[in-house]
Amino acid sequence: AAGYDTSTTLKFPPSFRFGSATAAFQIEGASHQDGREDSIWDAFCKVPGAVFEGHDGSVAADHYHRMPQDVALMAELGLDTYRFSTSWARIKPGDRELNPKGLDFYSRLVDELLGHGITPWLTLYHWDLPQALGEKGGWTNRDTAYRFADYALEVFEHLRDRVTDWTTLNEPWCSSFLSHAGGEHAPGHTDPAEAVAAAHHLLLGHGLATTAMREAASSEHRLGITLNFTVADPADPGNEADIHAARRIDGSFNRIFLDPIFRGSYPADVLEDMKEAGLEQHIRDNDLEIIASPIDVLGVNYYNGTLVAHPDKAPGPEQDLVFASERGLPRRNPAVGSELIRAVPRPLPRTAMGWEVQPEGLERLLLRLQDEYTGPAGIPMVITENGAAYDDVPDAQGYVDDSEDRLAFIDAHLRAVHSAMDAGAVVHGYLVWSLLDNFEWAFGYDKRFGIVRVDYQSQERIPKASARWYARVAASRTLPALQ
Ligand code: PNW
Repeated sequence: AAGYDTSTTLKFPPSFRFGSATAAFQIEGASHQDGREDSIWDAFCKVPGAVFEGHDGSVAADHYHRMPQDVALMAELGLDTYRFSTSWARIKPGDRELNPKGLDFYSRLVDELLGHGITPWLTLYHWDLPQALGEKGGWTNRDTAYRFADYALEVFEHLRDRVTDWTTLNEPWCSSFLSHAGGEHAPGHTDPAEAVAAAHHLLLGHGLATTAMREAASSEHRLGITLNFTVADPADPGNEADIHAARRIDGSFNRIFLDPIFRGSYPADVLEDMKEAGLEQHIRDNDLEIIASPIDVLGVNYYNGTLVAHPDKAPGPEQDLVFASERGLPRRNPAVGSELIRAVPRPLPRTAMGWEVQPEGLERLLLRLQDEYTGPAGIPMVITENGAAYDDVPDAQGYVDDSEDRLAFIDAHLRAVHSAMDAGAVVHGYLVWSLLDNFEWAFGYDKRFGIVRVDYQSQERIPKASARWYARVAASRTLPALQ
């Protein structure tokens, strides 16, 4: 991870939050216990070829049964914030009435966290839509936005006395474009018209939930959304066609969500790019006012950027901007309206996901968000996810020395965050993805993002070198020089 001088020691402000993040479906298991019913991901896992080697979420990291030990582990590592998601399919199975047992799990989790001095950060939707709603069209159905707001308010009313940090949606780009156009995530469809409908209804659901929760909130509650960003750069910065390509990718990943939320309107160029897919026809009176309901914090998920070129400049087979599927299911480029734009590979190191390691992209992203969106809105950002999968090689005790890859990746990205803060970006915390190895969606258990190894045979948790190091960073609010 080149770019930052790793020989310096950097101090973060005492109030800067160091924590970790997970998501319900990726760690909990217990998929049919205590009244939980199928989510769209349980159904998708059963589709042959959808998930690596047919893996599913029925056991995962067994967090549902090991929650107190997992919280104790976070405390041992000195992490002050824990971002988790609540499972809609557990709390309102089939989207019917509230399931007290499902809600009780999260209530106990929150108590356990607070008992260890860890601040809970609750995400209401990390992709596990009840399958009963999926069968009615899921997010392509406008009604799902209203069902989401109902669910959000019920969870808020039950936990608002103990949880101050609330996120409506995790990465709506994934639950719309990657899921309904790319075919990669549940429900695994490849229809651009579905994807734009889902994107708008997710935004509407965010706005409706935020409005409802705001009415029930006090001044100490912080409401927000988490978006995943790419940093699109033109392959030839002097070439108009490449600049245009980068603008389109920025539009279809970033501005399509940022502008409605922060400015109350879709960008004109995005509406134009997605005209054929029919984005505009889903927008009704007042939708954009609801979507622009003020938030208190922006969650930033960053993994990598993309170098892009206009097709005429880089002829060859159409390239997938994200990653290629070798699983035989129908796949499509998720960049609706910009399918022909090429991603140009760079000579950068890559993670096990094949994603380019580009920490300076995070610095530029934070400064851009500060200037154009969060600064004018007067709100802070928090890195709600950043981290990396590598092909871990455990020793006989299960210990993974990831100091050369995952640890270096996190170090470089924290240096990028620090540098952005020096230049004026208001960032209040960093939550590493992820606490534990977990179910990496279409890649099943094959890709490991944890700073703590999970032995899926014994369910033993073994902190990797990165976890030991991150604990020292968190305890000292200091990034030491890397040897
Ligand atoms: C995020 N992409 O997913 C999610 O929030 C996590 O649940 C996930 O485990 C993590 O990042 C690592 O993948 C993404 O294709 C999945 O661009 C795919 C993409 C981006 C984010």
